[in-house]
Amino acid sequence: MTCDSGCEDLFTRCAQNPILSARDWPYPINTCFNAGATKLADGRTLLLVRVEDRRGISHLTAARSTDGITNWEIDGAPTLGPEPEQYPEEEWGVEDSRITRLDEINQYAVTYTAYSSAGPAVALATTTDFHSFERLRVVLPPDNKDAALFPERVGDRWAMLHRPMPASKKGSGDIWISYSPDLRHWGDHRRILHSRSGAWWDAGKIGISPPPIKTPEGWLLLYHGVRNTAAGCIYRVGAALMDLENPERLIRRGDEWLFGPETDYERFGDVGYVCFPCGATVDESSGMLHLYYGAADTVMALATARLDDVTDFLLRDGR
Ligand code: BMA
Repeated sequence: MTCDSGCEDLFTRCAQNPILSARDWPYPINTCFNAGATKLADGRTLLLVRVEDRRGISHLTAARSTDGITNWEIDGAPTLGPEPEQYPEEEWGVEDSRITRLDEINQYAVTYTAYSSAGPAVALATTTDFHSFERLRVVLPPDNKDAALFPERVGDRWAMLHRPMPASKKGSGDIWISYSPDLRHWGDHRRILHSRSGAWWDAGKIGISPPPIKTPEGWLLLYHGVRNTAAGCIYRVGAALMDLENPERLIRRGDEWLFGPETDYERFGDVGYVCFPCGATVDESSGMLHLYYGAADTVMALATARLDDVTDFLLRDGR
């Protein structure tokens, strides 16, 4: 079925979905989902996959593939695992990475959730090779998660999106932006996109999905939105365009979600009815956006869309 706006046609699920599941893993795990993604200098796609072990604690493991779909080479042990003795903020694991290539300093920034009895916090690490990492540790304190850096400075400062969870918001949460001169110290916090209310699909929490994607029309924000229902939460994906010079300024936000749980692997799993993208890559020659998402907190899946079609949809139907 195609809706009037045509948004249902924007994303196509990969025929090989799920592209990664526990049985592909070189060591025993429970689930693999919510991976950050980037293109390496050699053209391969790297996923930094959240792996939940059989205690319930998550770590991040790198998987590399030439076509970004098949023949994944998966590290034989956790690539970035919790080290609670040195970093107590990782007591209950590290989760949901987002990877941003920072050309200016020739490094990748990895934002992730450091989870402990203090609550979920935003942590940041840098790497050049996804073998060794420099932990900058917690950059925004609990409760806060879903953080992703912009790939270039805004003015003269780095910028990061994130989602604090104030108790007064009673289960909903908004997307904020913060700025830093050095990646370590973050300030000038401002709310830039709020969750809607009532019956809306994104009336619960919203959070950035992959890092912002630069397009000629503006910064494309793909974000997840939660609807709380009597049967549990439904996690879907929507989009907004922000001004290139000033990403605090909203150009357009789509009313309808672009992508949500429909298939069995999205509806059934450890946490059903969840499509949760943390990474995307763009193939410059074809203009295709590859959206990598965790499905039902159990497996990794891929959906593709023409990047132009997504921005056209927002410019045509967004508000
Ligand atoms: C969110 C995050 C995600 C998870 C989702 C659904 O709060 O913790 O890691 O995929 O819930 O369980």
